[in-house]
Amino acid sequence: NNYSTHIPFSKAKEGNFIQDAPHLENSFEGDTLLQRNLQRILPAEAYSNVKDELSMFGARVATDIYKLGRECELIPPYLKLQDAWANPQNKVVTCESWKELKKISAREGLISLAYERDPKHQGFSRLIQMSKNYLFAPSSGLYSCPLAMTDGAAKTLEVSGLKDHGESFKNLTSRDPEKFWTSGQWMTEKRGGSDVAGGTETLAIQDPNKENMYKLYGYKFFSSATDADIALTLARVVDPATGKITSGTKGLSLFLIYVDQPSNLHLMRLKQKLGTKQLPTGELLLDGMTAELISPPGRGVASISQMLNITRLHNASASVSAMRRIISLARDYSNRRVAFGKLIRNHPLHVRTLADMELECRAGFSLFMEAGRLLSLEENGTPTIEQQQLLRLLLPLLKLYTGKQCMKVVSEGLESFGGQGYMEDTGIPVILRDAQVTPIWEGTTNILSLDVLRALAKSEGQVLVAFHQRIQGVLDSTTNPSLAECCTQLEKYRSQLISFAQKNPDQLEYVARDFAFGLARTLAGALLLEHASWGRAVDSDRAAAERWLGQRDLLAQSLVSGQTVSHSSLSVQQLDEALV
Ligand code: UCC
Ligand code: FAD
Repeated sequence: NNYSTHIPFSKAKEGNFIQDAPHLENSFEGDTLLQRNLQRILPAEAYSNVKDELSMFGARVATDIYKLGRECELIPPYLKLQDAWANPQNKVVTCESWKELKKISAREGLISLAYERDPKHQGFSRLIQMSKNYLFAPSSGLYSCPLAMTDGAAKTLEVSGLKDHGESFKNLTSRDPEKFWTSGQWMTEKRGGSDVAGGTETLAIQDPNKENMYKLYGYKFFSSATDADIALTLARVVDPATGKITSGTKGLSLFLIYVDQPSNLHLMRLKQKLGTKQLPTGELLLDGMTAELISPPGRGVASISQMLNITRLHNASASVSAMRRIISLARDYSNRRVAFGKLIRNHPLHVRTLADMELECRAGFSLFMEAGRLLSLEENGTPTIEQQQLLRLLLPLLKLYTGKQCMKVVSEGLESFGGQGYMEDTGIPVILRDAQVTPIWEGTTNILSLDVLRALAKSEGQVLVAFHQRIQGVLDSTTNPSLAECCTQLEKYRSQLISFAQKNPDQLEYVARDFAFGLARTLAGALLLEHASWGRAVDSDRAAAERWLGQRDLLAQSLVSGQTVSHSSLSVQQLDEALV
């Protein structure tokens, strides 16, 4: 350093050091865990039939699709109520990239893959479709959201026997970009989104001349797909004879709406949101919209739960893939950033921080893969009753657990870039903003914890039997002696959970969150162990199972002590109230 001949920063506006930015890798080729899981779960021929498609798509996700998604964040949608001459417009304007992503979604079969049931997938079309959506989500500029609802609507129409009824199902599942439709899901009203039955004020007035046709009047407070072609929504049918409605869940029915009804649908405003800014989420006034009743009267909530179960799976896809994306970027950056004289990848504490993130991601990912596997079996018509019960339990667990996990992991991931993680033009902060919605929409953490109890009650405990048996299957097939300690731990957690539920049924609601987290973590432990026992597992697979089961407390103290203990004369609930 001879400062007499060269003065750094002199006539060099940027200084003389430029930090290498993190690089996005091919999302499929870089995700060896996804590859190994698909290899383990799919028949060999099915895997070899899809791996090139996934690899090509993984390359696009890191290049052109990423650019389109980024543009959706930078050019957010807006509401155009009038033109310059005050002619009413009443439309949402989205950017060209958003429209292009719709076309790509159709061509890539992001919805249709699950419904075509191509024999070359050998019964695993759903798992393959969800894997592709998982690759897509973190680059999709939140186009993953309308896709989730489109998938949920297609599923609802399919299970309701309405595949051949009108154009909807055909278009929702089309690969032709000119025909492809998306769907909205209009459930939430001003009075409430969790308590849908308590919150829904929308009225449905029957058209006396047309069977099953109604006019809807109401105010939908959140609609994330204001640009959709159709929507599924709930309303209360007004009895034509008495003019009365039925309150509560039993009064709600499910309707299909064609969105393009400008005289009867008023876009009141777009929401000003913390994140998901790419999405045109709006408030809608339904002023006599024509709608078709598609559920038996009074079965609206039960019918739309078919949709919820699919959108919740997509929610988990978004949560897990956000974790995967930030870990992938952080890993790459650790090979480019130097601190204290060496690459940060050579600081063991930094690598340990990344390893902890990876462990969380793997646990969530294992639950996601299991849901895709079980749903494939169900849609293939070959599930056992036990597998159906497990899927019913797993879907809320998966959504609630991964939604919370991704907040923690993505926040940690941001920190791994130091101050740059906080800078908008790196494209990193948007990952955190968008992650924050995954625990909220599609049912909050508490509501889904209560859904787990609903599944338990409705099945008279059979969902827990299925949970027990799935774990037993893993224990029985784990013969590797080096994993024996994992088996012991797994058995311990399973028995603590089940005995808590049996001994304390009256406390389950109060500890529903702890209970659901415990179930999710324990099942994830079993799935990590199953993967670690696979003949082609690698060191990291075994390390994940050993650390998850051996070095973490998977259950909250409230479950382990067998009761919610209070050492004062007040009950724990009274103490909570005092604290709050
Ligand atoms: O947020 C939304 C869209 C966001 C954008 C899309 C993002 C997608 C991800 C993208 C990733 C980037 S749409 C709004 C979402 N809203 C919710 O999730 C609502 C949350 N609240 C609940 O889930 C509640 O638990 C309710 C509304 C279901 C509770 O209602 P009730 O009135 O108390 O319901 P009941 O009486 O318990 O249940 C009525 C029937 C029962 O069946 P029957 O009558 O046969 O006994 C239940 O067993 O519905 C059945 N049921 C279910 N069945 C209820 N939930 C389920 C379920 N999950 N699975 C199966
Ligand atoms: P509330 O129901 O008022 O809940 C408030 C709090 O009370 C929550 O923490 C909840 O967990 C807790 N709570 C409520 N009941 C209980 C209970 N019994 N026990 C314990 N805790 C309880 N909805 C749609 O229908 N379509 C959409 O397209 C859509 N898009 C959205 C987009 C965004 C960006 C957001 C943020 C929301 C969207 N929603 C949409 C709405 C979303 O589904 C709801 O906000 C969500 O379900 C919660 O409902 P709420 O806002 O009424 O909260």
